[in-house]
Amino acid sequence: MNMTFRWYGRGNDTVKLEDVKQIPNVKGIVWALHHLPAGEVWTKEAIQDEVDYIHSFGFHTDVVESVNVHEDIKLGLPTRDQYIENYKQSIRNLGEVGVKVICYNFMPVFDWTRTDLFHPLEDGSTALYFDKEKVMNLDPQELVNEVRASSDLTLPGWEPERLARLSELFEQYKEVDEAKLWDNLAYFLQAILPVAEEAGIQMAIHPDDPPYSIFGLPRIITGAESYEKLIKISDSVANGFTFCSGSMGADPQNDMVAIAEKYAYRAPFAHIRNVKIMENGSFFETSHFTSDGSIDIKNIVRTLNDQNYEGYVRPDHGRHIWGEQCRPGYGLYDRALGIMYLNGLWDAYENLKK
Ligand code: DNO
Ligand code: MN
Repeated sequence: MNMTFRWYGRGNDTVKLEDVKQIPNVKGIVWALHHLPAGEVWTKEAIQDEVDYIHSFGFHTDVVESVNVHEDIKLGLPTRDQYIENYKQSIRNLGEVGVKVICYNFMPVFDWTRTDLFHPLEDGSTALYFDKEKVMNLDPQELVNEVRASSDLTLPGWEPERLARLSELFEQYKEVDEAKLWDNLAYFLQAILPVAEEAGIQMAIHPDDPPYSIFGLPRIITGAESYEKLIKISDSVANGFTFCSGSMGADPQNDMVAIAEKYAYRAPFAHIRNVKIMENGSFFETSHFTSDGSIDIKNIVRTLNDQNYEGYVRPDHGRHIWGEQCRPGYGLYDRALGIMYLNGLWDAYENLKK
């Protein structure tokens, strides 16, 4: 297990790398050029500048999350070829500085979606919350307005430029059902995987969050079946997964321990976090501690440990605790606690082997 921490970059994150340095066992920073819109080439200069800064703290920069996929690629528009060329160039440029894994997702329009960014929990902290009924009944624009009014910080996929085109995007997706989205993903992968292989990079697709259709948009990376389909598209080593216990696990039908057992070998990157799922399907994010939520975190770690998992691991969204003002889900404190829990579990299982 190679422990990492996601960071949004200088001037774009409340967390400082000096502080991340004090969390035991963190080896690398999961980074991205967050200021670049999807579809643009990541230039060698911009990459080098970011990587040099992170290295100056002694962290590795092996994992990028995410190089976002332009909407035209997901929609399968004729303009996609140029965006795919740009994506390939970004892969090559990232390979040159030694990046090993690129996390990406193929979710139409929105990245992860929540209805409340600061939902109060009983312990006095706040956390991200997904009210299923609300999402099923609200128009996306209404939801976006409501959530944005609660925070200045945008969720990924909720950038103002994209939101301005919301109705246009929804119109375009009327032509794209699940089968079409799979075709568009296959087209993209067939084009980029040979380049990734050559660059020594594994692509690692992140599951959809939540792992089912919302607002009538297709969602395809939702469970074990999706993994089987992905492998059928290409069994190249570059065609990898990001295991995310909280995203895929938000559907109680997904047994995340079984999924880890079966697919961790194809996942060079793992996000480990907990969610508490309610009877009506709504969920909120909890601490990483197993008993606080619905996901069997300790047995996920045990499974990875049994397999001598050497991939990159990071805590995922945390609660907002001790008054921390931070990006929703991405504060320092609760993710640091999450890391120490994962470290503890790992050490304990490691010890049992002796
Ligand atoms: C959710 C988070 C996401 C994820 C992106 C990957 O579980 O990990 O923000 O990073 O969807 O592209
Ligand atoms: Mn995740």
